[in-house]
Amino acid sequence: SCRLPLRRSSATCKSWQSGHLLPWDGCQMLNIKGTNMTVGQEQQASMKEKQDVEMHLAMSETDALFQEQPETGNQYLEDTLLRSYLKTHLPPKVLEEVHEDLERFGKRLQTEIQPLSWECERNPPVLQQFDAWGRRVDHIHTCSAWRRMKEISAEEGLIAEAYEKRYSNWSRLYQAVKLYLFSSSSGGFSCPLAMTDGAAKVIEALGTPGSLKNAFDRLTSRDPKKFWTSGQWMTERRGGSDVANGTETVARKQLDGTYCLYGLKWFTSAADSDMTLTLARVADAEGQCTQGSRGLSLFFLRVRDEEGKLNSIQVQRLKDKLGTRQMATAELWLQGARAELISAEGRGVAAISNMLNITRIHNVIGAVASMRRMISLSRDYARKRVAFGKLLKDHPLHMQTIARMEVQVRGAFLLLMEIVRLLGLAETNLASEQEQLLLRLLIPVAKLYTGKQASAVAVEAMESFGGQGYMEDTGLPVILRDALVLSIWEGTTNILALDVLRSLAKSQGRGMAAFLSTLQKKLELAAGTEELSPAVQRTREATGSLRQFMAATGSESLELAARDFSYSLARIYTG
Ligand code: UCC
Repeated sequence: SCRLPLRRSSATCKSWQSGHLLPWDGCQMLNIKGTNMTVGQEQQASMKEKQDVEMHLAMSETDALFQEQPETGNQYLEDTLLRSYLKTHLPPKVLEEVHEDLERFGKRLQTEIQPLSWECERNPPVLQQFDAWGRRVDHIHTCSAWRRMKEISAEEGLIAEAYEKRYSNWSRLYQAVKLYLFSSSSGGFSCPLAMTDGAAKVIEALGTPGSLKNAFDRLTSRDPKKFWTSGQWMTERRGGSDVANGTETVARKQLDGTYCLYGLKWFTSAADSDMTLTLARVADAEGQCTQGSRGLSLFFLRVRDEEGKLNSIQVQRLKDKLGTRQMATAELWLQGARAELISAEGRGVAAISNMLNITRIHNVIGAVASMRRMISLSRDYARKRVAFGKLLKDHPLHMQTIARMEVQVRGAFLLLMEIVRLLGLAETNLASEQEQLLLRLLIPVAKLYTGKQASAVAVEAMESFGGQGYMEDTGLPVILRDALVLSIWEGTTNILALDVLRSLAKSQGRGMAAFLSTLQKKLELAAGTEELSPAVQRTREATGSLRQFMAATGSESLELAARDFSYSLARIYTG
């Protein structure tokens, strides 16, 4: 053991030689040894003792380098902004029930779900293409923790809550709060849940046709044995943004009225899902398809049958991703997969847009949750870590850095709550036309802005741990890697900025009018509180600049400015 590399051995050697003996066990040993030995033996013993002392000293120094691990407790109880938001907005009876459930859920996350999350990270899915006898099986093996996440999602009603509507217009907000708490402990399971929610929303918007009733019941079930997750297969080889021109998948009608789909889906997230919604072009009797957006229709399909056999689908490979490694993203060959047409022919994009809007809200939830997790850990670390003679929390510059991140996450959280509040109203027919227009506009605004915030905050928060933040086994790099996808999937920042313009154009200016008049009302309300007057003033100035910009800008230049314009909307509304 003496041959182990000893750190800083020369320094320890000097202090030992100079007689500054330290009260380690090794030094005490020197005092009780040394009897009945030859000179050689004594020299040898003395060498050994010297090495022992060095070793002890070195080990003790290493001990002293240990740092206390940053931790988070019950994420519901510790989130003061969340709790004050719920207290301010929910009716007392709803608050009482929800509070009790969230406190319990917060504890479950800490004790049961978070450990499962690490297990998912350590055991990513594996594709087995052939069995021992050469048969093509294409089995995606997921770990038991991942499968347990699915059961827990059902038990906790993470999808069901929004569709049961037991708290009327507050059900959606309550569901979003649970998903927000779940997100950073979910080990990537938030992704299939997003698509599951989106699929349920599409089916509900179609009036839950009889053929989809079973699927809807399963997607919204609280019974782990019944619960299904859904995929959303949109991206093909030619790209994922320009869906209208990139989709090559062809649907051929069968005699029984179903369709067989042929094509290659390039990114299919959560490929272990039970069902999916996907786009394809219906071929006519001559095998010809309409190109562009008007040629796209929406299909429902089961991924496997009751025996687990794939629905004429081959798994080409699993994707080797920077993050979200817990979740299987695959390239899938559809080789005649049986599917059901569920939209009007040529209305596929419009029909799936319900799903896009829901998954984009989930994206915002994921962004806010990952910022909250990083900042909570950073704050806890600042209370434990000493540098330059005092705790990090007592260094004003360090606290300023954390405070700036805190402002970002609080703003993003309130924007998220505003969106799910509006969605709850829309889903219970309580939203005014103005609120519906505002909701349509705020979804892409929030998705694009919070995706960027999450990446920036994850990097900044990582730095607040020094070198430790960069170490894989702290778990912090996982949060960063997973956050980086938030500005990419479900529409990149520029695609979302164009969607902001799409929503404004489609409403012929009424969306923007709704935004400005809501803002006006909020500012009037805030102006009654004196401490808020500098903030009110700044927001008014920013709104004035926005109005001037819009008055001076034609529609072509607006496209070039789409990103900056959308950022301005996000900042102003958040303000
Ligand atoms: O699948 C993926 C990964 C899944 C992982 C999800 C997990 C996320 C949760 C994370 C939790 C931590 S990624 C694949 C994602 N792909 C996309 O997001 C597609 C990106 N591209 C776009 O969004 C494009 O803008 C398209 C595809 C919508 C553009 O298509 P078109 O056909 O060129 O667009 P059009 O012609 O403007 O729109 C066609 C119709 C119009 O309606 P009508 O015909 O009535 O005027 C539009 O108004 O669709 C309507 N529409 C919408 N309606 C288009 N977008 C929307 C919308 N967002 N809301 C309402």
